[in-house]
Amino acid sequence: MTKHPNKIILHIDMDAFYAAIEVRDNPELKGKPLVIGALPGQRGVVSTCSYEARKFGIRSAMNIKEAYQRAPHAIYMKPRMEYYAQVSHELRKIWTSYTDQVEFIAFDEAYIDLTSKDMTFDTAIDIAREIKNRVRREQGLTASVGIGYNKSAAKTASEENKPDGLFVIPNRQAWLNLVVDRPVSCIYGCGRKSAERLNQMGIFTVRDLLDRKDSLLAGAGKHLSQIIQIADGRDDRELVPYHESQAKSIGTERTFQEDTKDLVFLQSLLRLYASELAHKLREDDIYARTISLKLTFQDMSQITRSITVDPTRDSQVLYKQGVDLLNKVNLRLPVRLIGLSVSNFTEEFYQQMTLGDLIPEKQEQGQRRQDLENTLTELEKKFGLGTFRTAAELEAEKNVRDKKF
Ligand code: TTP
Ligand code: MG
Repeated sequence: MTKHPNKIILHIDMDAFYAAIEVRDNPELKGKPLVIGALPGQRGVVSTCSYEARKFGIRSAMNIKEAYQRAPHAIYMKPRMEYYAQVSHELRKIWTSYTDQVEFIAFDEAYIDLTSKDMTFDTAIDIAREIKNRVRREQGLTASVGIGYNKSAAKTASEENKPDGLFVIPNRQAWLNLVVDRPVSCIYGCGRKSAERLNQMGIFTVRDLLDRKDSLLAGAGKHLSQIIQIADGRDDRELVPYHESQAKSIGTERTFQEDTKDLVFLQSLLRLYASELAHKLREDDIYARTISLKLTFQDMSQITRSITVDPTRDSQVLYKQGVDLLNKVNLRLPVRLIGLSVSNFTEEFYQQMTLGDLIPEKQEQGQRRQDLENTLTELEKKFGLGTFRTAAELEAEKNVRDKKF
């Protein structure tokens, strides 16, 4: 049981985020089917699309070829990631102006914990309305807000009346009434694979799952137990506010015996660090949003550079971001130490979302890597860390083998 079995949590999720920003900036797009992602004829997927485009069955992560077949007359645009990140930054200022108990999940999504002894659901509804109004007035965008007695109730509530929605799930009974006849995949954490596994056991709806709760819990691992608890309306996950998640970090670094400017060597180390950090994240079952590079130069001067992306534990993303940060540094002096760390953690899995990875052609690739990482996690659980190496990691090991630390 938690300290606060009944909290008051807001979940905010912007509507058709990238598409809505483009419509705001280009009013002639208003009311049109708009697809943001790869362009027709290119390889890649849909990042998102306007609600008008959704009428044709177009969805995020759909192959762009299929989207084009469904709506050849739609307008297709490439995403402008840096710009959306700036808008996200402005939105975050609004969201954090009520409390510092805010957990950022993605560019367009956050939880706000309003629990306090004086807070009521009615007051929370007033705050939700005010946030929606400010988002509209100050940013010209619409948000959907869910209010719940725990995190998953809030998240489910925000999806209930999209777009521009506001919905409240104030207690466990309301939660159970709402979800009991829905497919198990509506439960947070129950992805495609978990749903398939449950379906094979004859469990299709939340009701089926809860009917067999006791026998399932007896043999369940951490993941299935969490799904069952959440389905049963007992989600005890606390928010991880930004300032706390920032304070904690996982990192790795090495000081060399001989200072160096050898880029291949430095990049190879980043490759190995990235793999180690990704493993640790998988082990703790968390995702990181901030990646930081640290360098100490020959004269002992030190710099750190960070970037915040959408939650990831993909070693390839950590590596790429680390290298990008390194490439931006002027290596005026030889380096004596290089370190890579990750912070700003979340437990939430956010599909395919990393800034470096958001170019739509790369999203397909991203999904394949995600599958690879999942397979690696399974194998590591069985055989232990370091048993498996990708070809790139082997190459990196070779590049650093003869150096002394
Ligand atoms: P979502 O909140 O999932 O989608 P959305 O805001 O576009 O639409 P909705 O009204 O249903 O909330 O994701 C936020 C942004 O993240 C989205 O605008 C584009 C990006 N994104 C991807 O690039 N790929 C994906 O697979 C998903 C799901 C989102
Ligand atoms: Mg959204």
